[in-house]
Amino acid sequence: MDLQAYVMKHQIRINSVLDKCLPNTEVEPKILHQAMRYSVLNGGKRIRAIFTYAVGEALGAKPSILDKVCAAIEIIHAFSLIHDDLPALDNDDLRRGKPACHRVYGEGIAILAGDALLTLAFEILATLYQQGLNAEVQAKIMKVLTHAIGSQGMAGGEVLDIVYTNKEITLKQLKTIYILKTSDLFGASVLMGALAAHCENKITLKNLKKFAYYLGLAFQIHDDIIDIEADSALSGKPQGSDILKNKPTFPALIGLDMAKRKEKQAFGKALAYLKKSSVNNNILMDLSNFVITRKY
Ligand code: GRG
Repeated sequence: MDLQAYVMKHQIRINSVLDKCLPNTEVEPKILHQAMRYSVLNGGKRIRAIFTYAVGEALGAKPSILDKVCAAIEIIHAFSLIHDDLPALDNDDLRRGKPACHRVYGEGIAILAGDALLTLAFEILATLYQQGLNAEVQAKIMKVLTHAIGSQGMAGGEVLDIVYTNKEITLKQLKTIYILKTSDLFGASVLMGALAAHCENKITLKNLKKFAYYLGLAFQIHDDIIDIEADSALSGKPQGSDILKNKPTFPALIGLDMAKRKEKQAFGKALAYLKKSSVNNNILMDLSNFVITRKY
């Protein structure tokens, strides 16, 4: 199957799973459920879930287990975007080309929609054993995810983002923020795909983690480049918004050309680790390539 067909098939699949996992807007508190559905179902590439599907399928995971794992990841991702857009953090009005959650529902509801999504993700993972996953693997999946989004993962990265705002920052410090904010959830996505297939091979898991580390870094540097080069109609956010906000980015620190070189280097390392892992296949290679060629 070519990449486009694979991506479309899995986007349709995960969107349908998410639709079923999210609370109905007819159930009280309706406004909270509306805000949750608005933020999860308002588009998005679903790249993290698609990586999870790709790794899980390559290793023979059960589809119903992968669906739940992928839903949890995309729900967590949506939660992080809601909170990231809030005035206290990035203060963005647009997300995925539409008004951010807090612009539609107000800040209080947006905060609580994020909180409810975070807990929903773990409620979904807590039902994995009903799909036949053994309890030990279920616990491992939850540990991988909690670590990736906690104080030494995504939440920690977001804190460093605040700490360094309007301060001098080195490339090394910025790289650390990118790893925590982006690579760690990418890492959790591929590892959870492997764990969902009951993969216990330590070398495979280690190589997949390193692959996601460098791919997440390349993804985030590419995000910086998109901010400068891409059309806002495609990217869903105003062109040059990082520059306007004076955000530290790779191009801001080392220039656009050097940022592109760093992106290529990170991508090269990612591919090397993917090849070393036993899950290397064309879909994963093409999907990785999409990360650094995407326009949005
Ligand atoms: C996770 C406990 C916890 C707290 C949240 C707010 C916050 C702390 C973290 C935000 C981290 C963040 C926004 C990282 C940026 C990640 C990123 C590059 C988002 C864009 O991802 P895409 O391009 O988006 O995959 P789509 O819209 O396609 O899903």
